[in-house]
Amino acid sequence: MRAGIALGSNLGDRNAILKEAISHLQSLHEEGEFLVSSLHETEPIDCPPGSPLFLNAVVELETSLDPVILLRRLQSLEMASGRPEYRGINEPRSLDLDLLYCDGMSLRISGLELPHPRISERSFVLTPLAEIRPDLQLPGWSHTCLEYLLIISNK
Ligand code: PH2
Ligand code: MG
Ligand code: MG
Repeated sequence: MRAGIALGSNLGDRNAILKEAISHLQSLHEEGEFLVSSLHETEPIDCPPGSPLFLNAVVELETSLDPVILLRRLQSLEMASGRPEYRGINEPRSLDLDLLYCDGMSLRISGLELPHPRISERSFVLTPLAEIRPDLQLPGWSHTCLEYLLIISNK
């Protein structure tokens, strides 16, 4: 299964934190191509006033892990970066890892919705995702990733 994961950091040494997270994700990758976008500095969206800029990236890897188990792994990596378990909504965080999609799977369970419901509205996800998977089209989408990026860029 090909899984897409969004990475974000707006607290601490963002560059080092994302580089380390990417190398941890690479160790979860099983076979074939490990896709990784460049790091993008982005304005905080829907965050408390005065929040620092983010660094964002997207990775796509191959794994045989169940999506729920993969999500737990991502949460462990967030904790290992020093991110506290409980915090205010969208407070600055050292590392945020969001599971975006697992192949064409549609899933809605407590704590996990696939594909992630807000990908097509968020330029901080679409921009790095379009770098690695411009033609990606997920369940429920009427456009490709690159098309959505062009649509929201022209708004
Ligand atoms: N993540 C959020 C909310 N806002 N803004 C940017 N630029 N980048 C993010 O990763 C981000 C955000 C919730 O996780
Ligand atoms: Mg997030
Ligand atoms: Mg998150």
